[in-house]
Amino acid sequence: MKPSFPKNFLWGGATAACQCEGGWDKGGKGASLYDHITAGSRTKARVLTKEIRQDAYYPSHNAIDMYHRYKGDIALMAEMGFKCYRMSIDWSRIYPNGDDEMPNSQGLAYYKSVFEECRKYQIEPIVTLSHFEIPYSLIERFNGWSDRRTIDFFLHYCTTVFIEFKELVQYWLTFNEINGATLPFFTSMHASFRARSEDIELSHKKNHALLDRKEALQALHHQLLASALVVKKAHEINPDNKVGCMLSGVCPYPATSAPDDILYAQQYMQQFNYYVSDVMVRGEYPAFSTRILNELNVELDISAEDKEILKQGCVDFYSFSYYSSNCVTNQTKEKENISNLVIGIDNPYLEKTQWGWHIDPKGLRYYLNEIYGRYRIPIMIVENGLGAEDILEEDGHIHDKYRIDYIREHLKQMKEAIADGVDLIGYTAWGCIDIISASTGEMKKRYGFIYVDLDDEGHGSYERIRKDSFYWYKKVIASNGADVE
Ligand code: BGP
Repeated sequence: MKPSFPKNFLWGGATAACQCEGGWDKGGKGASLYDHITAGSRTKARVLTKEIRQDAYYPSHNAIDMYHRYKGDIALMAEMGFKCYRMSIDWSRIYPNGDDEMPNSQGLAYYKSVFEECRKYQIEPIVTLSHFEIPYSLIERFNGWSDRRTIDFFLHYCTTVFIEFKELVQYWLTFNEINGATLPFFTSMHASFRARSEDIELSHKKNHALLDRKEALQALHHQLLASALVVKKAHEINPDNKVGCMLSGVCPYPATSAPDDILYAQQYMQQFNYYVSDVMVRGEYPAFSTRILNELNVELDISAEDKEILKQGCVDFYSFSYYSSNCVTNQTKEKENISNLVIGIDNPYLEKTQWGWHIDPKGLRYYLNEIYGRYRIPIMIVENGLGAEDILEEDGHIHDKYRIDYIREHLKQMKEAIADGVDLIGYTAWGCIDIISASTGEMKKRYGFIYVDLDDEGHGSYERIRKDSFYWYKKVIASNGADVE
């Protein structure tokens, strides 16, 4: 029998508020962390500025202006046949300062209208509660997630949206790529920020210490507690709610068969993935976490009550982003290579994208098997895609065969994983409409099926244009993944 996708498979696309919405100071919204981050490029680091500088360009301020254009954008998603749409709520649109007593009614009205629009086309919203978004004021006044009080503020915000959107949303994700905080350099856009007196460049190379390890891992612990409390609350408010964890899914490959490399790759997987997902799926830190913390010389503040909270807030499904695998070694690292969040070395068996990320569809099958074998809960791939420069031809077409090829090969490996027995329930292609790149702040690093006429400095008409991949993905969805050629 040919491998195939299950009936009711959730096909769709994904975005994040801080990369697509814009309207950063509209409708009573407060500034979010991202609203303080300038544009960069592959070679120029983005800068987190303490104040909004008049001489700098902040791509999140207008982004692709989905704040005003969501109706047309959702109609285009419906035209492709989307069954679901992953998006995020920007916390600072609901609670502008993060700890306000009353929610911003305009913010609630905005998201209500977005969800109603989805409902109109029977598109299931899958909502990330924090996709790198945290009200900037919480960073300045509380050092963000370093402070335990942020847990209560987050729970308050989540409770508000669970009640408000009870009839409209059932699928929720707590923190986007929460495992970023386990790495020793700047990665996580949530946990790694505290108030500081100066502007700071955000680069893998320089930010070995946005926070020291202890503070970063303590902040991560606070997020894990917040996530568990939120899962419990979501179930209390609506027993039909399904809440997932969301990790950066990067499988480490040992660079050689040297036992040291094999062990290193295993430890990498433990520290980068399982350290976090074991807590979220199984409700407790894994056995190896003690050694990880000892070797980092970190003692966490975890109470007996904390442990109880973690036990009571296990997620319903596992979700992750997948862009590439990562070749690792504990020997000399001469040919360093950076892919989504992680640093490894070149893998000579793989091609790379224009931004240097390895392309590895089979790694997706490997990762799916690895995760399902460990947890046996439903899995959703909530990010995957190719960041590439597109050319708008004179005749108005965008021939993005490279993107079709990339996604096609990943879909084939998903089918194989399903045939391997993995309970895969959905796939949302990243940046289904072109949005601002998270790592570089560029517009020209495009992932979409829908082109947006906008450049890296924010110039353009914002016009939406269907790419070749738009028509291809439409066929894929209509055939439930049978017609991917
Ligand atoms: C993930 C993030 C996304 C996203 C994607 C692609 O890390 O969850 O927000 O943007 O990677 O990365 P980039 O935009 O840097 O190409």
